[in-house]
Order: sequence, then structure tokens, then C-alpha cells
Amino acid sequence: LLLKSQFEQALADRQFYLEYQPRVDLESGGIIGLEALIRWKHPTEGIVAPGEFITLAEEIGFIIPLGEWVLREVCSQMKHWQEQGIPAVRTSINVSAKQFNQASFVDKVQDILNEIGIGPSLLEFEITESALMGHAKPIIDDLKVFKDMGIFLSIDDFGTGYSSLQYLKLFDVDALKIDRAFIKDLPRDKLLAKMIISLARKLRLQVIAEGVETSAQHAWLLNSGCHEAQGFLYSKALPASDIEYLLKA
Ligand code: G
Ligand code: G
Ligand code: MN
Ligand code: NA
Repeated sequence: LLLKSQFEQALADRQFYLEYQPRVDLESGGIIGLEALIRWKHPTEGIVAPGEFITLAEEIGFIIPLGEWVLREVCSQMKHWQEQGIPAVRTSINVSAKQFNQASFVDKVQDILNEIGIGPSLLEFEITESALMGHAKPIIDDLKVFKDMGIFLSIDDFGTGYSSLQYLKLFDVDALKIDRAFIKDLPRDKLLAKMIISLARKLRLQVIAEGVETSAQHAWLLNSGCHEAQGFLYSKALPASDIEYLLKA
């Protein structure tokens, strides 16, 4: 059993770090954003992927301090790049539904932005459909505030949840990220990807393809009106130092 104190110790010992996966404009191929992804450099287990600890961190409430650390880390990184004259690009953070349950989440986000001196428009929150389920009311209220502040909002893993379409009515989001399950077999199996792109465009939402691995997928997406893409074809998630080179280039 992984105890909360072990997580806390790991955070204090700086065992968590972020990698950033580039998000590219399908038309120009240029980097127009980043997604921050957490990793845990465990002293005996090696690098632990978020899939192995985020759910547990949510269950025991550790996602609150951990999520705050991620936000602070991303803002500090962007500030650092700005100060070095490196062109800043919008960076998305995966926000867990549990983080919305704290009474002062909105204030905390505002405080961190003020403290570090980063504009909200550089920030994007990705919320999964499954996270939205059953937590709707407090999340809707907070998302409205974040949206008004100028933070970009997207639905992650779009198409894999149970009531995708209902969420589009409830939440005023800016973008949909098509889950890579719908990208994997492109262009052979294209019906659902096509429908999601068409839906997003009709709603005037930005649409992002996740998990793009082949140039055939890229070509189909470009042709089909998808705006943005992310995936191993362009780049895996990289440490900040590597991202810096890409942003300078
Ligand atoms: O990087 P990787 O593909 O292993 O990430 C797996 C999943 O872990 C991502 O899809 C994302 O939803 C989740 N994840 C990564 N970083 C964070 C984070 O900082 N906070 C939360 N809540 N989830 C994250
Ligand atoms: O759950 P979320 O959508 O945040 O997923 C991000 C995860 O997807 C990261 O852990 C990253 O490692 C993974 N990922 C990113 N690009 C690709 C890709 O092209 N193929 C596959 N299989 N996984 C990818
Ligand atoms: Mn994501
Ligand atoms: Na996803």
C-alpha cells in the first residue's frame, strides 16, 4: 500500500518532474503548444508513468498538492522561457476532477498566476469526460470562472466518455482532443474521427488529434479539417531542456 506520506516525501524530495509533448499546427507543422505530463523518478522503481499513480493520488487526496505543484511548475517554466526571450507557447495541464472539489481551487489558480506573473492565456486546462461525470455542478461553476479569466479549456480523450454530447451543452469549452483510439486506424477506419471533427467545427471548437504516429494519419487529418495534432510522429514528451531547443528553432 502506497501511503500518503510516501507521496509527500517524494514531493519534498523532488522526485516528480514534468515532460512536455509538442502540439503542432497540422498545416504549418510548427509547434503551437505543449502538454505537460508528470513523471515520477522513484529511487528504487525507476521512472513511473502517471498511469500508475494518478488514480491512487486521486483516491487518497494527494492529487490536490500534486496538481498544485504541476501548475506552479508549468507557470515557472513558462516564466523562465519568457525571461530568456524564448517564444512562449500555450501549455496544457491535465486537471483532475478532484481538484475542483477543493473550495478555493479558483483562488489558488489565480494566486499562482499572480505570484509567478504569467498570463492566463498561456494556460490550458484539459479535463477528461470521465472526470466530469458525477461532479458536474462545482466543475461547471469553476470552469466558467477559468474561461472568463482567459484560460483555454479542452475536453481530453474525447469520444471515450459516456455522455460526450451532453458535456458540450454544459461546459463552454474551447477545444476537443480526439482520443487516440479514433486516430489509431486512420485512414482505414475514419468514420468516428470524421464525425468528431465535423462536430467540433460546427460548434466552432478547436479540434486536436492525439496519438498521431504515421504520415498517412497526418495527411488524412490535414485533409479532413483537423486543426492540431500531437503524437510520436512529431515528438514524444521531452524534458524542458529539449523543448527549449525546439522552441528556439
Ligand atoms: O504521459 P502518459 O501517456 O503516460 O500519461 C498518461 C495519462 O496520465 C495522461 O493521459 C494524463 O491524463 C495523465 N496525466 C499526466 N500528467 C498528469 C498530471 O499532471 N495531472 C493529472 N491529473 N493527470 C496527468
Ligand atoms: O491521457 P492523455 O490524453 O493526457 O495522454 C497523453 C499520453 O499519450 C502521454 O502519456 C503520452 O505518452 C501518450 N502519447 C502521446 N503521443 C502518443 C502516440 O503517438 N502514440 C501513443 N501510443 N501514445 C502517445
Ligand atoms: Mn491529456
Ligand atoms: Na487523451
